This record gives sequence, C-alpha cells and structure tokens, in this order.
Amino acid sequence: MHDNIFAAPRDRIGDFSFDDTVANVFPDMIRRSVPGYSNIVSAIGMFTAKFSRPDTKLYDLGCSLGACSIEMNRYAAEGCEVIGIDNSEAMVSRAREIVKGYKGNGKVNIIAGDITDFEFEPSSVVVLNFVLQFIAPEKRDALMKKIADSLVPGGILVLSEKFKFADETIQNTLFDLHLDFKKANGYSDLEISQKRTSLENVLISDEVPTHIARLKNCGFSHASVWYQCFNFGSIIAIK
Ligand code: GEK
Repeated sequence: MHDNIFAAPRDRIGDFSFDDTVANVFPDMIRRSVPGYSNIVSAIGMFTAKFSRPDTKLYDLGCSLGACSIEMNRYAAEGCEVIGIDNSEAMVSRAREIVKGYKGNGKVNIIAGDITDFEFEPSSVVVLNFVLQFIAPEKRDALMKKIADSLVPGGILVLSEKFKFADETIQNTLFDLHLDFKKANGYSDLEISQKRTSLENVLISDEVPTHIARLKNCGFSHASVWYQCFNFGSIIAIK
C-alpha cells in the first residue's frame, strides 16, 4: 500500500507513532524514506550466515513487519530460533501473519514487548535495524549492555541508524541529499516537512563516534561502520 499519511495538510501534527495507519503502509514508507534499507536487510542475512551459532537465539529488536527476521531465518544455523520483538501491536499482529509465509532453517517467534524490559537468552546475532534512534537516550547504554551480555563470544550486533554529524557542512549536505532521495521517491515538500515535525521529539539520532564509544563501553571488542548511504548507515559490533 502507498504511503500518503502526511500528504494532506494538517492543522496540528502529533508525535509519530507506529499505529495501524503506519503498519499498513510500512514496507512502502521505509523503502521510500530510508536510503540503503534493502541492501542492509539483505546483508543482515549474510551476517547471520557467518555469525549465527547452533542452538542460540537470533534477536530482531524492533522487528516491525519482520523483514529482518525472515532474512535471518533463511540463514540461521542449526537449532536457532529467531525472535522478533516489537512494542507496536499493529506491527506484531501483521508480522506474525507475514512470517508464516516464509520458510527458513529455524523457527521465528514474534513477541509483543518493549526491548528495554526484555530478558535476553544466549544469542549469537542481534539486529537493531533503525530502532535505537527511537529509544529514549537515557536507556540506550543499559540496552546495549544487556545485548552485549547476551551475546556469546564472537557474536555480532548489527546496528543501523540515521546518523547525525558534528561537521555542519557534512550534516547539511547529507541532510539535503536525503531530502532529494525522498523527493525522487515521490514525497512532496509538504509530506516531508509534516513528517519531519512529527518525528522531531521521537527520532533522536547520535553521531557515529557516540555509537562506537557506547558499543566499546558496553562490552563489544570491535565496532565499525560497514555501510553508509547519505545520513543513514549501519554498524557492526563484535563481542
Ligand atoms: C525493519 N527493524 O524493517 N520496544 C520494541 N519495539 C520498539 C520500541 C521498543 N521500546 N521502540 C520502537 N520500537 C525494522 C524497522 S522501524 C524503523 C524498524 C522506522 C519499534 C517500533 O514499533 C517500530 O516498529 C520499530 O521499532 C522501528 O528492518 O520506522 O524508521
């Protein structure tokens, strides 16, 4: 379904939420709004093939409609269970139906819950694909520490985010290119500006060095950006 949620002018723009309206158009919305999204989802399958260990959990945190869960399950090692978690009921109910249609190596379990409250079991692959940016900044360190603690030695976290940049010229250039990307994908100036207002207090991005320092402080031995398209990108962190 085509995303035209912000197409009509609004008198008042509330905070963005992952409700039924968003869940209905989500695949179209994320493809047209997040540069590099499909490349990153495919690569998550490849990271899973390389890093999943038999009989461990593979977590897709903030799974939305389960795009990464499906990809992870295609490449899961023997005896793995993919667990997708999301706190939006609208996403979870749809994701449960969608994942049923795909075959994989293990099983996929979609759970409704808040990832900041979740007790993780031993895992080898954890994915946060454009999710940490929606978690309250003061909760980010504790979540990252819990993820690092749950990973087996040599396990991997794939952390994809919208980045911000300390260098003003780089920030403005990549921000403008993202606008051009959205316009090229058919969003109007009004849609872009109304969505930006709606996300203002909801999506809070960090700089790449902040992410890397947090990952190192929370127990990861290695961390690096492996992909970037404009101001969106993905980091891997290995325990
Ligand atoms: C994908 N990973 O297709 N607990 C659980 N879920 C949460 C929380 C939380 N505290 N906060 C936000 N979410 C997906 C895309 S979308 C990214 C992820 C985007 C969920 C929220 O309900 C939504 O489904 C998801 O995180 C973010 O690869 O829309 O830009």
